[in-house]
Amino acid sequence: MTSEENPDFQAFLDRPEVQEAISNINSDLTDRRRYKPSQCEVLTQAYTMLQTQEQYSFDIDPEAEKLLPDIIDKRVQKIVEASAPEKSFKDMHNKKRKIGIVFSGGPAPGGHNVIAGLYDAAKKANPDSEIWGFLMGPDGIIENEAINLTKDIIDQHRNLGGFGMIKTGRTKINTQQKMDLSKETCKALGLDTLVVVGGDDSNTNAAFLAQEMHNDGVQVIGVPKTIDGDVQVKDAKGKILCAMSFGFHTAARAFSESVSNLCTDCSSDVKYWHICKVMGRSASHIALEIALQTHANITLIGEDIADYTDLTQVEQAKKDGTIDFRAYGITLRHLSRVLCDAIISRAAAGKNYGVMVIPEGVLEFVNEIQMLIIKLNTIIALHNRTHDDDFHTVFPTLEDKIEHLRRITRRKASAAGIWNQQDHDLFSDMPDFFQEGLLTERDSHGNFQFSLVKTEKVLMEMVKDYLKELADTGKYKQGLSKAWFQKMLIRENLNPDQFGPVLFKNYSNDILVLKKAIISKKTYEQALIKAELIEANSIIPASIETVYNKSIPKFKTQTHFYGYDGRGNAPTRFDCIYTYNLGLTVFSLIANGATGLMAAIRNLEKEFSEWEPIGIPIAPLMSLEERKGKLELVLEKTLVDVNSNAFKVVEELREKWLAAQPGPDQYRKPGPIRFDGASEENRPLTLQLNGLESGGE
Ligand code: FBP
Repeated sequence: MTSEENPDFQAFLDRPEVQEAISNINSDLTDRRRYKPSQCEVLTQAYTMLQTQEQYSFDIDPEAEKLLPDIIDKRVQKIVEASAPEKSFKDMHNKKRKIGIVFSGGPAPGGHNVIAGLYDAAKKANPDSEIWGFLMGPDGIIENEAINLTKDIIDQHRNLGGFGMIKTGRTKINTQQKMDLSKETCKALGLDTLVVVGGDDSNTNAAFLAQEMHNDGVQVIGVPKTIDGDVQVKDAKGKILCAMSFGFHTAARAFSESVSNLCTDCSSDVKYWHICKVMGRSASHIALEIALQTHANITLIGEDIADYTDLTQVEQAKKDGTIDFRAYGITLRHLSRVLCDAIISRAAAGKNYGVMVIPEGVLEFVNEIQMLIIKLNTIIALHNRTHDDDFHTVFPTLEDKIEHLRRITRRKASAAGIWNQQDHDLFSDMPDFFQEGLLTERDSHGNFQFSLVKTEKVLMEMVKDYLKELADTGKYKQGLSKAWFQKMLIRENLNPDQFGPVLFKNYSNDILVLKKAIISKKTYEQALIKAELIEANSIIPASIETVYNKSIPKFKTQTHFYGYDGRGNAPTRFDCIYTYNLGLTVFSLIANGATGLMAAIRNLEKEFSEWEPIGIPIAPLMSLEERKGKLELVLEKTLVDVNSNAFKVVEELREKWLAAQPGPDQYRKPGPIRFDGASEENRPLTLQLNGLESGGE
């Protein structure tokens, strides 16, 4: 019955306490909107200026020099107070401006605060200045879809997650036509500046736009965004200029909370391995932070896997006077074996459960898969270049695509050199869904879309197969508590000390593991008959049967994907403060006429009082990378450094966190993201550790 038919219910709905309970506005929301992030001292000044930082230099790619001549010579700029500015400086600094801003790529918590910071600074300098938000990402620039961002709109989004204020998109401004349309839009709106908030690809866009609009007098400023944390900048000497893109902390913390909850759950019902795929298209920064936050039993780090060297193979090749390139980098089969070793060692300790974290991009670091991806990218690109039709339109089904690859294998020319029988065999051995994944369309930037591939499924299928093999050969067994074993037998008036040494390989231990030769119920019975503990064809005592059943491990998994959920989380206090200051920094760069720079905060890894707003030139950071089968000039992604403190800590504590011995697990509980309070950590653990003096080799 609706409230129309029942006036009493309408009266109930109208009660203030009911209205409050069902309102979209809750206290968390209003508290967040009201929160005022701290500001770097220099950014509170009425006038700021830029100071060139000659001490930082970059190794410049000749292609960047060629394609971005007007912005390649830009230097790092530090924002400092302009203490006694001349009138002309003041006029220029505070002139009325029209600034356009766009979000580009995946959402990242904190984006709204970049806009809020920029808006506050621009309005403080000149209340007549306007901030225009391009809708739906770069498409908004190309199509001239923009809105004037008013105080009301800004205030509604302060300190909140997502990019809902103006939405986002992944279009790349990569053709002259799109570039011309973008220029037209900036001209039509009368923009002084365009601000691009995005990751590596979007800042690449920003650099090309800055170059293209250099002579039109439109400034272009980038902002380092991405939960993946792979937009980090060091100079040629390794000095850190930008330790982390915004959004990383929030997403990694949100995922950590969920992973940590699984640690709690699995160690309570002790029957599942939770397989957690976590976002991070390429780099494993998020997985590394989750490992530090939760101490999950297993965390794969792609960069570590890529670093793997089979020393026996290297030695053998050395003896033969050759180099065995296959010794460098791990194979899928080997990786699944590493996982199985960890699983069986926990099972032997009585723990047939655990939590495993797999970065979504991990397969890119498996040599053979990386090769396949590059080869397939090239084949698709070659097809699209030589034919009028798109590869995916011409070969719509998996079967069509495989048939095309088969034909290439047989051919003598062109793509045949790329795709050989060995590739085809490796590819054909893969499950259908993975083949399909490898052949999916690349995104508009030419990136392989790992979030669409069931990485965890690929690995788990191999793990399950191998675990079965290990069980069949007596190497995968569930450890049992000796106290429990003894109690069970005594209850049935059997002497555990008679049975124990016959059944277990380690009867003197607290956790008992069946002997390797016992691989089935039959071999179990035979061992007892041989030791004359039971007679042939007699019924096995119930307790002895229970012991057998309990010692057979069942590998039961639950899979989870942590990606879009954490990406939509409301920003941590760190991300709120970081992004608000980025917004203020953007304004300062604009007010000082900068272009082709990315706003950043140096010393993020240190205390807030040491944060230093800067501008980093984008063009010198760019280099050639394979995209969609051809080399393109892009901003390089920063991968996990396997020599960093953060990684070394995880590497060192890997065994401890696997906890493959009797006793408690080592799980850490980061707790929920809190906005306030002393217990809220003030930066990612990765940054904290990497900011410390190195602990040595
Ligand atoms: P950005 O680099 O654009 O910030 O996006 C990061 C990311 O969240 C990755 O972690 C993930 O692989 C990808 O976006 C998912 O893309 P989509 O949102 O298009 O599904």
